[in-house]
This record gives sequence, structure tokens and C-alpha cells, in this order.
Amino acid sequence: MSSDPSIRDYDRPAGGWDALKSVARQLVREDVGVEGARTLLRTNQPDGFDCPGCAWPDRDHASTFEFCENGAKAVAAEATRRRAGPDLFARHSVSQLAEYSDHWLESQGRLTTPMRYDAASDHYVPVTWDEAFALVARHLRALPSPDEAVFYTSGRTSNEAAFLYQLFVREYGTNNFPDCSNMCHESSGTALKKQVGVGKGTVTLQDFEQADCILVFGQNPGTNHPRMLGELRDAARRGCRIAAFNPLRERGLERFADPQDKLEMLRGGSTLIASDYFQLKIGGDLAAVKGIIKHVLERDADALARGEASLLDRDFFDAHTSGFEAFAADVRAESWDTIIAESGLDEAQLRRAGDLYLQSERVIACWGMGITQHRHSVATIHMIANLMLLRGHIGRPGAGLCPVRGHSNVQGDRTMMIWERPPAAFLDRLGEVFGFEPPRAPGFDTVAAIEAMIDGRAKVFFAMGGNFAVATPDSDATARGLRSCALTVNVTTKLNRSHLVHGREALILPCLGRTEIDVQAAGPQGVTVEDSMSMVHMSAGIHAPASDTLLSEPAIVARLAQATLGARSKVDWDWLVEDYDRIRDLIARVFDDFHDFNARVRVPGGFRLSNGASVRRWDTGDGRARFVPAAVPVDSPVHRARAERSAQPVFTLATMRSHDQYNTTIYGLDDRYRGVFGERRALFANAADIAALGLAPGDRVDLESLSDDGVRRQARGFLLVAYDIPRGCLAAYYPETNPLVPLGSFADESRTPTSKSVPVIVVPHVADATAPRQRDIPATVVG
Ligand SMILES: Nc1nc2c(c(=O)[nH]1)N[C@H]1C(S)=C(S)[C@@H](COP(=O)(O)OP(=O)(O)OC[C@H]3O[C@@H](n4cnc5c(=O)[nH]c(N)nc54)[C@H](O)[C@@H]3O)O[C@H]1N2
Ligand SMILES: Nc1nc2c(c(=O)[nH]1)N[C@H]1C(S)=C(S)[C@@H](COP(=O)(O)OP(=O)(O)OC[C@H]3O[C@@H](n4cnc5c(=O)[nH]c(N)nc54)[C@H](O)[C@@H]3O)O[C@H]1N2
Ligand SMILES: [Mo]
Repeated sequence: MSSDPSIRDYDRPAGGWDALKSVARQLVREDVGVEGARTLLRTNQPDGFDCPGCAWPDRDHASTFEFCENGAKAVAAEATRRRAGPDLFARHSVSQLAEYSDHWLESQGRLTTPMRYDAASDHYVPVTWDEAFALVARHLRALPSPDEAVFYTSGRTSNEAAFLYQLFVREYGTNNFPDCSNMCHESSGTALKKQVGVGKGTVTLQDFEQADCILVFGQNPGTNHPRMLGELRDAARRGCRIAAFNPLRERGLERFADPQDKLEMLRGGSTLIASDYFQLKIGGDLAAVKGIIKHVLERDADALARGEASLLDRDFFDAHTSGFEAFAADVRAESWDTIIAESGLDEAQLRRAGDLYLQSERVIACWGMGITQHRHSVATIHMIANLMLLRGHIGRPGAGLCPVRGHSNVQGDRTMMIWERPPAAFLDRLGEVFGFEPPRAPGFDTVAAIEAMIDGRAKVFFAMGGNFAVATPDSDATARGLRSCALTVNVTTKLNRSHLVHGREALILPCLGRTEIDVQAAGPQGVTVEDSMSMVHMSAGIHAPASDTLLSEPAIVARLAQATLGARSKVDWDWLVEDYDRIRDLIARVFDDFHDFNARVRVPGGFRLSNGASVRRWDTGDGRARFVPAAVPVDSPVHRARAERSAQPVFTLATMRSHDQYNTTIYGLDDRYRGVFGERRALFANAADIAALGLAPGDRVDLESLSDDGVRRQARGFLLVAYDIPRGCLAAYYPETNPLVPLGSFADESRTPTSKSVPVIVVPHVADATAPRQRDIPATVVG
């Protein structure tokens, strides 16, 4: 690869000793200490807390966690002994803090005290909880309409906190619930709800034991869902074929040495994960899957012509689906030329993938952000589900749909109706149970919330977790929106940029994390979460809180609701947070699926929510699963940009995660499996493209994205890394590349920002003296 010392080939399998060493490093981290290490070792135990790392389930909720490197990083980050207390804010003005990198901000440690922005001194200053809630209440009550406030949620929020939050906000009077899901699996929910009647996956871990073929689209489990590799490995070892569809060669999809397998570890062995690796073009999945389907339909026609049985599950079509004939006609009409050009795979590869599908009896399709963050994401997911329907691979053992969720409770938050477009039946029920009339108008999603803040339709921004300023697209536009607010409030555990890109008034409200003991009037409390496979279970913290001043998220919502709604509220907020069982009883009254919630969630392992599609009950209106035709897109923003610029090569840029980050939280500067060390501004490109640009690996370049809104968007100073990626495709890390994603560029129907397909041009780096410098110096240890 390049001569730059920070880039070198990583030739070992994913996992292995390097992963164990990394876990060990978290255990002995100077800032984590003995109690933190003890906390780490008790993650995902039946009586402990749920790992805040990702939404992948654990078998019987009894964990393999001690072997999950990135789970360990997430827990250690929360269990750190470092504190970002009032003294930190006294030492640094907000403008000074803004000069530091996201990595430095994160490494200051846990927030300890509510803080209020003081414009006169440009410092955050301590404030009491009562003063803080009074300030928010004053702003909320002063708004001419509740629709001028927006309430963001990040997916770590528990079911209990999310339920109370949506209850408060709806009683206050708005459905403005942008959430991280809007930027994540919204496309999956949108497509699947319409197609199979449930906006979630249909499989369980047991299905992974039985599948004989697993398709993995646009996902990097080695980094983002390390425990999923264990399932893939077991599957591979018993002969299940695993096909990866990914423009990049990802080590975790190629080889894995399971740290739990002592023999494999001692012998230095590893297991081949993907039996077939399809390196398609960025955004080429719809075309690729349509090509696979075309092959399957052709083979079926051949079989029928020979008088053999159909290769498709036609009994299933008759009993369970609609639209097959029209769909099949559309696929037959699609040309191989278009499919090949747009997928970046050749006909032989597509036919090989089609044969793999035809040879398999029980197929699971998994997907992640490589699928959901394009203009045509909803249509792509329809196509994946179409493929699965062809041979009845939904709703039977060993087969089904598996959108792999990100945040540990992002699915539960939506179940609790953190949703800007709540169904009418839910609102009716909420109104009945609580005796108020919930607002009916749809609210703002993430993109709409930013637009509304920019043009003054939204004036108060409140965030339950997350890092809105950094996670969202079009960083400059988002910053403009946040800065024009009258008040911005962040309920968070760690210092992040959203505290520094603030409204005229601003608050930081520090809360308990998942790992910490939450004591209320009735004693220590547990909360519940829902994983990616619809399993609901209990999570109870075991670590002493980072500070005595912290409040739990449910307590924060309750006190805010009291301050804002006062006697007008129909809810006895105080009484509810004394004992979270009371919140769960209310959840059970609003959602039938949660009947006997308190009893069922205390059975070890919890319970699974009903999932119609997984038992072939299709809640789609007509009671049938739908085949949904979709054209291969040939006029995406990338196509248009290419058509307009013939002189200069236009690339498709995918923005993704490195191995040492959790979304906007940067743990470190390495991306081990991709061979990048000590560098986050890396740009992965095909060696031939680098040469064609007249550049060399190790050169620094600037990126400019192309869009038709006339705004110039740039990100500068990226190190070129020669990588195994198709020509015309580039990849770089999020969030450094978020300034390039235009706010107006989002997926059809789901409105998810198109973070995986940004049209860009690459030019040699020009130092910009006016650009803000970001410092990254070692954290000061306080307390
Ligand atoms: N350690 C760690 N764990 C995490 C997270 C984290 O940041 N760090 N984040 C959590 C969250 S919120 C989420 S949503 C998940 C995200 O987990 P993933 O879905 O794995 O997310 P990404 O890293 O963004 O990108 C995934 C993959 O998409 C591929 N890709 C890019 N474009 C395309 C395309 O057009 N087609 C195909 N087929 N592939 C493409 C990239 O090469 C990459 O391998 O992980 C969760 N878990
Ligand atoms: N370009 C680009 N942009 C993307 C993506 C991409 O792939 N590319 N991915 C998108 C995706 S999939 C997602 S999910 C979003 C993520 O968007 P967010 O969920 O908004 O971002 P995070 O980085 O996960 O939030 C981190 C912050 O959460 C706070 N926090 C941590 N734990 C807790 C807790 O227990 N309670 C509370 N209240 N706060 C806590 C900490 O202060 C921390 O700084 O980003 C999206 N943005
Ligand atoms: Mo996500």
C-alpha cells in the first residue's frame, strides 16, 4: 500500500488475538479502574445491564460479551473515571472547546453537573436541576405553537424513558420526533411495513442455526456487530453458504478467528466467513438483486419448459402474496446490460449468486447501512424482500429478513412510538388511556427539523441523547439551524459537539448511563430494551453513578413534564418514576403486545414481541405480502453529476464507520482491519483511479460534493489509501465527511440522508488558512 507509516496491510483474520488484546486493554485502562473492569465483565449477563454497543441479540441473553472488542470499548467509554465537570467548563470557553477534535471532547470523560450557557462570558456555568427545568419550561410555554419545538432521540434511550418522553411531548402537543432512526434503518421500516406488514426483521438467532445460505448486504459486522460474527462463523462451519455484497473487501466478512475457540486461537487458525464475495459498485445493490432475480426467473422458465416442477414457491404465492405476475414481467423487461452496468457485477457473477440462491432451502438476508442510505434505498429493500418471497423464504424456520439495527434500543424507541408519523390507532389509544387529545398532524423528521430550525419554524431543540450537530448531514446547514434556535438542550453522558453548536440559550443535562445503578423511591430500577430480533429484556446498571448529581432519563422527562405542563397534565409524573414497574404497567395498557409486561420481562431472557410476517400473517391491508417492482435507477444524483461533468471524473463516496468509533464518538484513530493507523481523514480508492488522477497513495486530497442546489460543499485534507474497491467508488469515515452530504439529498419515501452515495470530485489538497484548526491533545485527568 502507501509509503505513509500510518497505512499498512492487515493480513490477519478479524477477531483473534488482536481483538482479545483490545478487550484486555479496555480492562486495564488507567481511566477505567477496577470497578470499571468489573462492570465490563458483567455486561449482558441475565441480571446485569444490556450492552450499549449494538442491537445484535445475545443467546438467552447470557453473553459472549467478554469477547466483543467493540462492546468493551462502548462500556469502558461509559465507565471511565474521567470527568468533564464544571472546572473543565471554567477553564475553557465554548469557542475554545469548539477548537478541539471530537476525539478530544469525548476523552474528557463523563459529564457531572447540569450546565447553562452564559453568553456574556461564553462559558457553560453550573445550574441547578430546578433552574434548568424552569428554563426549558419557560421556553416551551412561550412558543406560539408546540410545533415550534423539536424533540430528538438517539437509540440508546430505554423503553421506559422513550415512552415517558413521547407521552410528555404529545401531551405538550406535537409529533416533532426526529430520531437517529431517520438516518439509519428508516428505509428498512418504510419498505418492510408496506411489503410484509411489519417494519422489522423476521428472524431469530435460532434461524441462524438452521439457514443454509446467508446473504449479507452492505454491512461490516467485524466492526459494527462483532457478536454477529460468532453466528456467521458457526453457520459457515456447518456448511452454510455466506454471500457478501460489499464494494469494499471487509476483513470481518472474509476470515474470523473466534476468541472463544481456544483451539482455533492456539493453532492460529481461522474460519472462512464469506464463501462468495460480490464486490458490487456503491449503490448497485438494487441492480444486482434484480439481476439475481432475473436469473432465477429464467431458470424457472427453463424448468417449466422441460416439464419439471417450478423452482418458485407458487403455493406460497397463491396463499400469501400479491403482484407476482406484474413483478416478474418487470424483471423480464429489465435488460442485462443495464443490470451489469449499474451493479458493477458481470453476468456470470450474478448468475452464480442466483444459483447459490436456487441451491439453498433456507435463506436469510441481512443488511445494514450500505443499503439504507441511498436515494433508492426503499426500492432496494423491496427488491431484497422480493427475492426472499420468490421461494417463500419469509416466515419459516431458517429463513427470513434481517435488517441489522444499530443503536442498542433504536428498535424499541420506535416501538414506543418515537415516531414523527404515529399511526392513528395508537394516538386513539394514548388519548383513551391518558384522557387527553394527542396531536394528529405529522411532525418533523431529522431533515425536516433541520430545515425548520434554519427557516425559523422551530425555535427550541431538545435532544434525548445523541450528537445531532455531528450525526446529521450537511454539517454547516445543521449548525446554522441549531445556532438560530432560542434554546438547545442536550441530555447526554459525554461532552460532544452538539453542546458547542448551540442556540442563544443552551443547557447540558447529564444523565445516568446504561451501566449505572438507578435508585428511585422504590429502590434500584431496571429498564427494558428491544434488540434487533424483537426480543425485549431487562437491563439494570451495576456501576456507581459517575456523579451524585446525575438524573436518570425517565426522571429528567418526568421533571421536565411537571415543570412544563404543571397541573394541566393528566399524568402523575412523580409517582411514575418512583417505581419503573408503574411505567411498564402503562406501556402494557397502551400496547397489547406488552401485556403482563412486568411479569414477562422478568423471565430470564425476556420475551419476543409478536411479529406477523414471521408467522406469515401479513398486516399489509389486504392480508398479503407484496411483490413490489422497481426500476434500476439510472438518474441518481451521481448519474446526473456524471452527465453534467464530462471533463472531470465524478466518484461515488460512501461514508462509513472505522473500527475505533461509535458513531460520532471517536475512541481512537485506528481502523485495524482496513490497515489504517493513527489517521481518520483516510480516503479509500482504487489504485487505478488514484493513478488516473495523477496522484499517489499517501497524497492528501480535498473532496467537493456535487449537487444541484448551488451550495459548495467541501471536506479537506484526506490521505489517499489504495484499497480493494471498484473503480469510481470511494469510501471515507463519517462524521468527517458529513459536511459533504446535501441536506436536500435523501432517500425516496424514507427521507434518510444519502450518506452512502455522495457524488464527489477529488482534487489535490490545498491548505486553507481560514479553515478552523482542530486540536487533539491528551485529555487532562480530573477527579
Ligand atoms: N463499533 C461500532 N459498532 C456500531 C456502530 C459504530 O459506530 N461502531 N454503530 C452502530 C449503528 S447506529 C449502526 S446503524 C450500525 C452500522 O453498521 P454498518 O451497517 O456495518 O455501517 P457502516 O460502517 O456505515 O457501513 C457498512 C458497510 O456498507 C458498505 N457499503 C457502502 N456502500 C455500499 C453499497 O452501496 N452497497 C453495499 N452492499 N455496501 C455498501 C461499506 O463498505 C461497509 O462495509 O452499527 C452499530 N454498531
Ligand atoms: N455521513 C453519515 N452520517 C451518519 C451515518 C453514516 O453512516 N454516515 N450514520 C447515521 C446513523 S446509522 C446513526 S444511528 C446516527 C447516530 O446519531 P446519534 O445517535 O445522534 O449519535 P451518537 O454518536 O450515537 O451519539 C453519541 C452521544 O450520545 C450520548 N450518550 C451516550 N450514551 C447515552 C445515554 O445512555 N443516554 C443519553 N441521554 N445520552 C447518551 C453521548 O453524550 C454521546 O456523545 O448517525 C447517522 N449519521
Ligand atoms: Mo444507526
